[in-house]
Amino acid sequence: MNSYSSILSILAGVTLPVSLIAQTQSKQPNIVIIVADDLGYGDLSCYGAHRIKTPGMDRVANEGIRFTQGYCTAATSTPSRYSLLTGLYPWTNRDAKILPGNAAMIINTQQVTLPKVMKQAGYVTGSVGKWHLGLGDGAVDWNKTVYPGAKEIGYDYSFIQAATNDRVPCIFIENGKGVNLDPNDPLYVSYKENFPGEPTGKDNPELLRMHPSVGHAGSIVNGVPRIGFQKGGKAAQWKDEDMAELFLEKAKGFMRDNKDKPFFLYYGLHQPHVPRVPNAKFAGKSGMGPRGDVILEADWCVTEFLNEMDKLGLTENTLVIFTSDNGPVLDDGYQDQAVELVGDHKMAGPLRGGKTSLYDGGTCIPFMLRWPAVVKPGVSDALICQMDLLASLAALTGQTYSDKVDSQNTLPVFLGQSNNGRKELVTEGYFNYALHDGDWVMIPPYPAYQKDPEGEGFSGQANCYQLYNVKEDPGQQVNLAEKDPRRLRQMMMLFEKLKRETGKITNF
Ligand code: NG6
Ligand code: CA
Repeated sequence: MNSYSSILSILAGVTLPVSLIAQTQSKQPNIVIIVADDLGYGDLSCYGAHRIKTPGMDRVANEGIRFTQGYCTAATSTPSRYSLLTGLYPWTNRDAKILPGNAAMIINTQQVTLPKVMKQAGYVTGSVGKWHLGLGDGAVDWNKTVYPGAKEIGYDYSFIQAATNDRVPCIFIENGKGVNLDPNDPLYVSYKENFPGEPTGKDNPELLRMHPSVGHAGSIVNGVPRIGFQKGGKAAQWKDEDMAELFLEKAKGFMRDNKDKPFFLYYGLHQPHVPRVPNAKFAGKSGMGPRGDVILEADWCVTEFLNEMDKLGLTENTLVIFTSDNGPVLDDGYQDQAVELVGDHKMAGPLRGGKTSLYDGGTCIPFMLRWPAVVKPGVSDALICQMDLLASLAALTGQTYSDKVDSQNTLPVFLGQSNNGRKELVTEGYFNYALHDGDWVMIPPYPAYQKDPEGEGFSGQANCYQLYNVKEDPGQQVNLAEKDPRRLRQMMMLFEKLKRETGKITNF
């Protein structure tokens, strides 16, 4: 029996002698999860985009499975990433909300995490790129080792950005240490007030090369105004246009350094989140302005990363997942022509809404999985969720943990061997929650309903119940709540049951 067929036998539930399992484990697949930031369901050519081509991302789909109903748990970054890494619903942690760059780490160092499970399975683990889960204890001195951080939740190696590219501190942190920080020019960070004498986006628009549309009135770094204030640490400040290549090099380097061991890599692309500042190689290339350009840049990163994997001979036995942390947005606080130049590009494809929405555009995201040794290429319409990767990859690598998590083992679905996806899923918008049950989605009324800032019918807030059949109506246009009161009642009851049963619910 070769190593792949023995892996398959494990999946099929065949009991193997311990010696064979040990032998199989030495051939365990490498696992790479690439998470883009705010990339929409319709932003990839393999999901139907025609104004831009994404051959790198499409390669994962063509050589693997493309899921048409892949979900994250939340329509914003922190809660979504929290679920992927901890296997818990975001509303079990009241701090799992969009975090400032100086927030304390919201993952308890004692709880189970995906990288910890992988480490337990004998993997070398790494995190490169966007983090956004908080760091330290809430009073970090950026000039010292940041603790607790990536290492304490299971990463052997990390090269990260604390929060988002529009939030201070605008530096990279490698294994807990600020990169290129000069002790003679210490870095200070505040989200309360500016440091005397430091220019800001609000007071010094003449210094800006990119202007805000909303917010982003804080410190100016690399000509771009950010959220929050920082002072000092000049030598360590990032250059947005170099960030893609830098993260790519770190991701490739991690893979090279660990090519002979099983490795787990979480690669958080920073695109197409704002500020969208492409490298000169991509500026103006999409015809859709910076948002399109940085999608091309992200796609190039995927191409280069996969090419490196080919060169190292690792493609066959590496499980690669490509996904996004939440749905897409055009204007997210900078005047970067995303709205003006979008034309007929549908960033969320056929779905309604986008980032922050309760509608599917917020949480139904690109999701592809490639593992040439085991997975047959195809398309799957099973309901899957990033939160289930923890239980599923634990099953794949034969690991157990004692924590009670919301993550369900749906490994056969991820590997294209079954179509029995998750039955029900609760997703979080910026304002409220939606319940998915098979093809149905129920959105309860939102008590503090306000007019949609993004245009009517984007957020998903309403003062009545909404009920959609997303198989027949993926654009969630026809509210069936009045037509199908029985199903609505069933879903209301299921929602109440889930609220009662799942974890300690703090945000409902
Ligand atoms: C919002 C920011 C937005 C983005 C988002 C987080 C403003 C006006 N808007 O508060 O620009 O940073 O937070 O995005 O400041 S996420 O993808 O990390 O969740
Ligand atoms: Ca995001």
